[in-house]
Amino acid sequence: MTGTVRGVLAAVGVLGVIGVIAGPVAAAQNAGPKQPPGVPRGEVAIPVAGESDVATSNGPLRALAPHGPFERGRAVVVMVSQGARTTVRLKVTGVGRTAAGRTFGAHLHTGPCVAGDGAAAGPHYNTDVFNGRKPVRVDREREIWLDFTVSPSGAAKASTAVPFAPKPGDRSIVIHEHATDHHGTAGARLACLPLTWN
Ligand SMILES: [Cu+2]
Repeated sequence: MTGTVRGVLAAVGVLGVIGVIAGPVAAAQNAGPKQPPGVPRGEVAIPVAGESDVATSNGPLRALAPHGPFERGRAVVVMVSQGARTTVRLKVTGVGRTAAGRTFGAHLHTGPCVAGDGAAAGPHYNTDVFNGRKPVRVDREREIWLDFTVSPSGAAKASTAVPFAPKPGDRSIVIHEHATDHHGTAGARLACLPLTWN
């Protein structure tokens, strides 16, 4: 097994993607007593979950601003798309103590994560923009927002579920200095984690 594959499996294990994939199966089994056509009485049909696309990244955060609380931070992100529904989970560790109790904005951005170059990450990934829908609306249904609050031990988690599957690319999760407001803005770009899939 290559190092890359092992890293991906470790990240998946940490964030419980199996649970995400298994969720719809369990829900379907509990949907009610009606027997599906073609299944003999007394036997249980177990629907197989549809194909999933998984993108994951696990590693040190790259600094976009000097001397921030994320200088020694690490993050894991797992994104699972099934059809038009996508679940994203983010876990951040190693955040500096000065940040305990603070909430930071975090989003999927369209561009790559380049240390020292916050502009390289480009704008937020917005499904209206990618699909040419106008007017473009900015909210947590059309973008992937992963704001998190840092615990006293310097860790944080966030998750979101959106009704679209982001298109592949060399993208990034960007962490900002403030919580995201209703315009989708969250202040300066402090750190990022690359997230690439195809
Ligand atoms: Cu952002």
